[in-house]
Amino acid sequence: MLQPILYSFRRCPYAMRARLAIADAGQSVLLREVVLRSKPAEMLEVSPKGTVPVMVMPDGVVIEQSFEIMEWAYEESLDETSLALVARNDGPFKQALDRYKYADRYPEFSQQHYREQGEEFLAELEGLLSPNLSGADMGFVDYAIVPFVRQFAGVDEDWFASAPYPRVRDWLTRFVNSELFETVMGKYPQWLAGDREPIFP
Ligand SMILES: N[C@@H](CCC(=O)N[C@@H](CS)C(=O)NCC(=O)O)C(=O)O
Repeated sequence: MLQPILYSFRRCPYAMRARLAIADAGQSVLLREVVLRSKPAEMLEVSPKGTVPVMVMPDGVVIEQSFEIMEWAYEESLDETSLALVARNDGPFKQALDRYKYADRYPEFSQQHYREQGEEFLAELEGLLSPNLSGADMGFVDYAIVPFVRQFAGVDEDWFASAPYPRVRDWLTRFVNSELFETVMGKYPQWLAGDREPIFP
């Protein structure tokens, strides 16, 4: 059976959400691990924008956005409320995350200022988690968002450990201790043209 090809980068939160959906939904792909500073010509040819993840279907159709790869994997989309939450993750929260993580590159404001901007989203999640965004089990909306929250938490672990978001903390802890997390964080060597791709997951 022909499988899609997924261009991926292990630590990228967008690529992570794509791999989470693929593994959680029971799909499988051929994985091409990308090194961002030397992206394969084969990827840039089908997707000149040059970001990962990118998925190439056996019929040549290219899916260039992580969220659309999730929709393909789950064979469904999210309700309006969840879509709006993901949009706040990908928009203001991701922007605050980048500035909080690399505050030295954004000297207009302090790192704490950027953290407080991100906390607006953490506070929203805190009010929504019970114990997951999807309810009893983690699902599409959880996996769309949790890789970004993991990065945010990792900027200052001591701060996060005592921040007033116990449900977010519990959610993230369960996620990083899950088998699915271990599966999607498996390490693959950089794919080079001609290499036979490993099957993921
Ligand atoms: N909107 C895209 C964003 C993907 C994205 O920005 N990926 C980053 C890595 S986390 C990337 O490939 N950046 C290009 C680069 O760093 O050269 C998606 O959802 O797939």
